[in-house]
Amino acid sequence: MNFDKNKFIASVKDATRMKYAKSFDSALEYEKFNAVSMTLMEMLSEDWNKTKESYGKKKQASYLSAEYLMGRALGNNLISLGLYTEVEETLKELGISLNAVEEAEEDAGLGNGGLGRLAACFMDSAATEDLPLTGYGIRYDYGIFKQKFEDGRQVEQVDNWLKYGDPWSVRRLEDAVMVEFADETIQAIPYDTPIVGYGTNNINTLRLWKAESVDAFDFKLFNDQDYTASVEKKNSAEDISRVLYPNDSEQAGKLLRLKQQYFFVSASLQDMIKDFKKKSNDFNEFPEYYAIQLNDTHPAVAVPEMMRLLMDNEGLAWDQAWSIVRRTFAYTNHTILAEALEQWWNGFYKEILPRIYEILVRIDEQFVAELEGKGYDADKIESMRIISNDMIKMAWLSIYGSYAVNGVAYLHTELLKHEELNDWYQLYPNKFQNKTNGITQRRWMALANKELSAYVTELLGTDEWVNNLEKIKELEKYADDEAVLEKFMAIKLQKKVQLAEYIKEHEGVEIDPDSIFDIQVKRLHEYKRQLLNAFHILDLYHKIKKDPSMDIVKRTFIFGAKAAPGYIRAKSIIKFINDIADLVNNDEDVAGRIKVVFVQNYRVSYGERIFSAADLSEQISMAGKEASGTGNMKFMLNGTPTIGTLDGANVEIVEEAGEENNFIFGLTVEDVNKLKGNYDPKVPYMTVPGLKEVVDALIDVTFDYTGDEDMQELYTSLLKGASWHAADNYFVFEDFAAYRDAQMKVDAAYRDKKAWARKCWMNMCNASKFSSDRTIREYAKDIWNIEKNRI
Ligand code: 26Q
Repeated sequence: MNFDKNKFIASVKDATRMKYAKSFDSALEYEKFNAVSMTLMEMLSEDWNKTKESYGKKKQASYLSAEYLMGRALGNNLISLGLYTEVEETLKELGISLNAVEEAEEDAGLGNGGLGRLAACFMDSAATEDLPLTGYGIRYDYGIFKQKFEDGRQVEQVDNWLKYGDPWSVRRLEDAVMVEFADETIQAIPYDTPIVGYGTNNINTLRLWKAESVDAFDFKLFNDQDYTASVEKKNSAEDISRVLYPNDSEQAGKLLRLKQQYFFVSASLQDMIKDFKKKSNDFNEFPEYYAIQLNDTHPAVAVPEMMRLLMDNEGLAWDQAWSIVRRTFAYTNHTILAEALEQWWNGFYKEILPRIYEILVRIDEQFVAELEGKGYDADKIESMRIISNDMIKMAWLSIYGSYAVNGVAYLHTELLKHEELNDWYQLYPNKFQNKTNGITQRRWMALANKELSAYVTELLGTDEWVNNLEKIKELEKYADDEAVLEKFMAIKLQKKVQLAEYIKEHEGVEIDPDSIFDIQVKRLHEYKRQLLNAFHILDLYHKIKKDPSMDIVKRTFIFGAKAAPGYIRAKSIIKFINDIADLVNNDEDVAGRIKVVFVQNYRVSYGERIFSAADLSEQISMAGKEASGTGNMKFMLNGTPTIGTLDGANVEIVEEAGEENNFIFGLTVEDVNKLKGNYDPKVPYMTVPGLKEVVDALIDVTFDYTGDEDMQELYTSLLKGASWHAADNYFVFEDFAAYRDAQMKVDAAYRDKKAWARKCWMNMCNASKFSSDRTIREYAKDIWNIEKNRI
């Protein structure tokens, strides 16, 4: 985008005066952030409108997602507009640090983790690829909670991300629609956020719905001085988009969550139908104008809702409507954890969405008839039908109502086809596809690692990699070039110094940039096995205590993770790791040789500092459980070897970067399957040297957990199991020895500086498969059938 410095300065000053009645110089940091952002909004508005108009003429895709984990917008948009340096220099002339202004922005944390961040990366990539994709979701007043530690335990705080306003969205009252529940009608008001493409003028849209009451308050009750009752309706309406459910692995089954889903799905479908009607009055053509992607089952109610809108509002017959539905929707599965598969008690549907329930019953009947026609037996039908035992199976509904179903990494899709969803694969083999996840190199490299980006651009002689990551493969020719590797590692060190400063300031812990930064950042979950990492650290500590002269490379173990507030065991694991940190960091004998820090409130903007500063990427989930992972890709792109299991996208990462440049260990999916049912964790517990000692720290005198029943329960779950799962359900004990061996290999490999640098380099140079640009092009071509539309 063209940049007129004087105009920019004038605009920013105007914005400050108009919004805050202040001069720019006297404005607070967040006020400056708002003024700069408003100015950029003004600058991009014309292209934004042009894009919308142009997209309206051809087939488009809609992404329905309950979550978008966008993080900050300012820096990213500046990069995509190609204005970062210009704006940085202009502000500098005014005596202002762009960096400080960026830091004033709150993360838009409208998502839990991987699934929400993937949606955000997809938005970025679609805009960059000139693909007509609109994101639809919910504009939560409060995003994912902010996390603090008190006495090493997680404490949640409300994330009031809108407290300073949101300069990056526009409220579009003219596009408001009504969403009807049995007992109330809610207004859905869209807030549009521009998604700036890189190297193009295209600007896509993220449209998030806010729930509001039709009436502000009840005047009669107000006059009668019943103030609480007078605003009851308003509050109950607004409750719907109040807060993001902070659960990413267990289906809570709460009525409000169901309302959220129906609310944003109905509003989004109405929005598309309104637009469609401007172009055609033959609904059979709807699939030629729209493809709709269901981001997991959270928006699955779109299937019956579309039926309702087509039949009840547009007068179509059932068969015609069903044929349209089945040519419109596609479904992405993100998990193979049984406990995360969504199902809803039909009582909720009967109560608040009776018409939708009627339609669901008919869909179920139709499906049962279809299976009977194919000669399926009664048991099989019962296990596959949409409504069974008073529960509505959202995954089954999504598969039945869609023309495409995809997993998010090769291994994941194979497991879906041959295990979890095998019945469905046999029924509809042609629906199944793989779409390996990706990440946007704009945020995760160009923005997060400006130093390395500049060097990559210098070596390539072009910045083409920013929207064509395949370019980066050309750098492989420098894999044995000492000068290049030296500069590369000097940049890594610089990023580590920056992270160390930030951690010192925000966590109060001093870490040594000369040590190996060994990092595990992701949501806290048993299957991700942060405990395995913790046990290894404690074991290393015990070894140093026994043999203080032990020769190891200095290490800093860094963790970042939020635990779902109701996930007690995950919270105990946080406490345990924080206690290990206390023990290790304050022991004179260890004297800084190993250090542990669990950063608070890990989020997108913290991630930007962390991935670029890592020496070792921990991807140690139990094989078969992590659908893909995307953090693994962020580390890789920033030149970080993985220590990991053959799970999710790790399989493809080592396929691309070479197993010799990573540290693969542990049980494979096949091993796990063989072991299940005849695994006795007592065997490794009693026989693997050192293991019993570290596990027992959960209950012995190492830490004072007397009276902590939750910690006892964690211990019991490992050794005896719990009501719903076997002992050591995620094979932490079984994989401990292999993990420790792999960690010893890391220690040995790191000593050879040149060889280590080469591994890092090979990871970066081979990361192009994991650009979400590639992923989104595949969705566009193989699923949505949409084409580039450049303005
Ligand atoms: C469901 C019902 C009720 C309340 C909440 C939920 C819910 C919310 C979020 C269930 C799951 C999630 C999030 C899942 C998720 O993030 N999955 C991750 O998706 C990534 C992108 O595909 C993968 O890389 C990860 O492997 C996968 O764990």
